[in-house]
Amino acid sequence: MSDTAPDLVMYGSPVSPFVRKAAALCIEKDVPFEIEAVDVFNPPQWFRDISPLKRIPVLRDRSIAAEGVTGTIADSSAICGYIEKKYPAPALYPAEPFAYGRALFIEEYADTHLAATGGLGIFRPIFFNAMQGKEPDLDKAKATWSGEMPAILSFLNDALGESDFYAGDTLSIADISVTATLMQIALVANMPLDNYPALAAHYDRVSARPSIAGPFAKANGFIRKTLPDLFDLT
Ligand SMILES: N[C@@H](CCC(=O)N[C@@H](CS)C(=O)NCC(=O)O)C(=O)O
Repeated sequence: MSDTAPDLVMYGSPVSPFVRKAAALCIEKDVPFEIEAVDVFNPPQWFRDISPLKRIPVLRDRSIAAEGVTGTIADSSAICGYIEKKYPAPALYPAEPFAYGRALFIEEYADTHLAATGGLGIFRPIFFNAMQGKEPDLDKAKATWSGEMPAILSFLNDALGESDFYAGDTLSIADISVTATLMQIALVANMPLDNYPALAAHYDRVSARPSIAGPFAKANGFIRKTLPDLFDLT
């Protein structure tokens, strides 16, 4: 292990799927990085200064600047685009233009629609309630799983077609985003994907990659201290 701090530091927590997405990119590329914990719900002023939307993650590249706003990038998609440019191998964005466009769309779909539905509708009602000493809102989580998730899971299943990957012939930002975000549900509940066979196979494959499984294990260790068991959504 090196004594010097890595150039890249990500402010946030592996409990965030967006932090895990950017972490997965670094791990796939074998780029050293560290995660520095920030309480995003009660952040210090220095964090507000570098995160105008008060969101995690924010990346700092210490080779650009070790403090202040200079050298920081907010938003996981911007962070991942930066990491790809700075450390191009292995490529995690398709080179072929149409596949590149598809990858960006699937990433956006995961970051917005899937993250909002699974995060606000399932993860938060269970985990945030538990954190506050309240009963998990299982009714809300179950209603989201049965009401809103089927259309999303069907889309993600069908978007794979016959392919192992969402865009191009190899792992890309699209596969990482979908899996990291779906795993937010798996942090608090059993997530049966039997009705979505292509998605289930993709999820099993991608979630087993060390780049995804490693950061997830850290998040899981944290969540299990508050919620020892997973809930059933059906
Ligand atoms: N589009 C942003 C979304 C980041 C985001 O929503 N992060 C959540 C944590 S998972 C957050 O910081 N939430 C703080 C809040 O809701 O106040 C990205 O991709 O980085």
